[in-house]
Amino acid sequence: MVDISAIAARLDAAAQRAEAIPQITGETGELPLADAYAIQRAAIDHRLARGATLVGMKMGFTSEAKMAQMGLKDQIWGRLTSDMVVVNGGAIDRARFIHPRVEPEVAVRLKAPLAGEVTREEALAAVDAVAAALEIIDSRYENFRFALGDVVADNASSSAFVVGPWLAADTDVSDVAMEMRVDGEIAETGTSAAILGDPIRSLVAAARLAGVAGLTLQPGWTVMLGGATAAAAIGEARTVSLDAGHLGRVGFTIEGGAA
Ligand code: 0L1
Ligand code: MG
Repeated sequence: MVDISAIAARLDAAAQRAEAIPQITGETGELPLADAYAIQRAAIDHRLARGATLVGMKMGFTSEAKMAQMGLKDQIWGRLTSDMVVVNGGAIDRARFIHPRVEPEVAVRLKAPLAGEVTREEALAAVDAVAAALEIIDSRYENFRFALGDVVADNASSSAFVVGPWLAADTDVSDVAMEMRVDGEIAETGTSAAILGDPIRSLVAAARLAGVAGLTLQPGWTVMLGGATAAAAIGEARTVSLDAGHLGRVGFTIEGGAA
């Protein structure tokens, strides 16, 4: 039997202290997805008990390349909480993170509830605004290494996120060139089409996966639709910026040193 609450407490403490822990699967063997999502939920409950609120959902493994690398046929997802929000142009404290990486993404803000099997048109009808965004991922596991169950339990590595200026819901997000810079140097370039061929497909998948979990995506929530490129390590960098063409710019600075 997997001790859901004990593992959740361990992951929550690792995130709070910015201290890596060994993989759960090193101890339990394979971790079934249902148990992994139960651990994720229980770990997030610790944050909610401290006063954070749920503000959205993140999609992970949204590129064919990443899915193939993990031997997956579906995406994974995690929960976004209010303590993960970084304002555009704001600063993060490096000491909050273990070994952070950053990915260029597309985000949507919802104006209507969304859950279960929906069409592309139904998903789009629930969108209030779209934006370019950056996700900071920071696996709570040693050496940023994990099996599928580990990463799902660890909230799909999500750690913080920054959303650029919100744009009209009908702004085309399907194939937007993205150039991400770390300390002014190009770190990754790509296109939003790498997100399941079209980021709106990721929103359809988010609704489906939320439905499977008995959740409804809520009006006002942000959904981070997935990485357009590989993630770049932040290391001791001081600035990260994303130029996403007609989706605009988003960025943040990094203060302090590693924990
Ligand atoms: O957002 C992502 O696609 C990352 C999912 C978690 C896997 C990782 O940490 O690379
Ligand atoms: Mg991501």
